[in-house]
Amino acid sequence: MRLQRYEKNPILLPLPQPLHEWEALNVFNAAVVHHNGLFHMLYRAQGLDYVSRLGYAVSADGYQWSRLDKPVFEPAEPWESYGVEDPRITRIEDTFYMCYTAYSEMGVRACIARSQNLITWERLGVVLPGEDNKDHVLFPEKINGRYAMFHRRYPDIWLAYSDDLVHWTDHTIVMRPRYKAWDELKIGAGGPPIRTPHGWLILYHGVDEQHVYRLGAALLDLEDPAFVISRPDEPILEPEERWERKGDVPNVVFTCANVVLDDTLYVFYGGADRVMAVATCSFSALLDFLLKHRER
Ligand code: BMA
Repeated sequence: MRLQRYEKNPILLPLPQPLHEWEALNVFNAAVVHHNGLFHMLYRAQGLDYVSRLGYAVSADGYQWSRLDKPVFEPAEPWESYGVEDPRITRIEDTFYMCYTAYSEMGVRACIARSQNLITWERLGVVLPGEDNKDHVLFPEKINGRYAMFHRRYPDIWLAYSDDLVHWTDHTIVMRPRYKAWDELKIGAGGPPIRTPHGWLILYHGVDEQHVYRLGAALLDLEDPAFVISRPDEPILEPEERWERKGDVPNVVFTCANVVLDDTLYVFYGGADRVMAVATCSFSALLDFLLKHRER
C-alpha cells in the first residue's frame, strides 16, 4: 500500500523575494486542518537566518494555496530563540491546539499554543519541561476523561495523559524502532490520530541508519492507544522524487498533517526540508490494509 503523489507537487515553494525573506530558504513540515470548507495550513518557514517561523496559507482543494505575506507565529520566548518548528494542529471541540517544537540553546522543547481562528495564537508554554522532546501531537478527543498526546522520547513514540493540557503524566511507550527495518533508528508521530471504528489510525515517520526518512501507518486500540493492533512492515511513502531527495536535508519525507474528507486521506508532507507536498489514498483501503496486517 502506497500513497499517491499529487502530480503537480510541490504545492508550496520558498519565495526568494525581498518581501519574503523569512521564507526564502525552506517551507516544509506544515500543519493542515480542514474547517468551514477550507484547508488551512501553518507551515514552517526558514529564511537565510535559518530561524523557523510559521506562515499561513489557505486552499479550497488542498492543492492550490494562497499565503499571507507575513508569518503568523514567530519566536517570542527564550526557549524559542532559534525557531518554532513542525506544527501539528488538532481541533478539540471549538478550539485549535497547535503542538510545536521550540528550539534554542537550551535544546528542543515540546510546546502548545491555542487559537480560535488559526491566525492569532495564545501560548500554553512548554508542556514537557526540562527534557529534549518533539513530535508531540494531541488526540482530537479525550480518552477515558483525559486529554491524550503522543510525544517522542528518543528514539520511541510515547503516550501521555493530562487533565489540563499543561501537566502530563502516565507516560508509556507506544512504538519503538524495529531492528534492521526502514524505521530502525528513531520514529515520531505524524498528524493527529484519526478515529475509526477499528482503532486510532496514525501516521508516523521512521528513520533508517542511512538517515532516510519514510512514512508508515499503524492502528492503535481506541481505549488504550498504547496497544498496537497493526503496524505493517512496509512504509507508505519514501523519498523518490528529486525534491524529496535533494533539498536542505537529503532523503526526507516528513509529515505533521493528515486530513480525511469523504473517503480520501490527504497526507501533507515536507520534501527534503525544503518544499511542501501532498499525497493521497483511499482511507478505507488504508484501513483495510492495516486490518489485514494485524499483529497476533
Ligand atoms: C527532524 C525534524 C524535522 C526534519 C527532520 C529531517 O529531527 O527536525 O523537522 O524534517 O528532522 O531533517
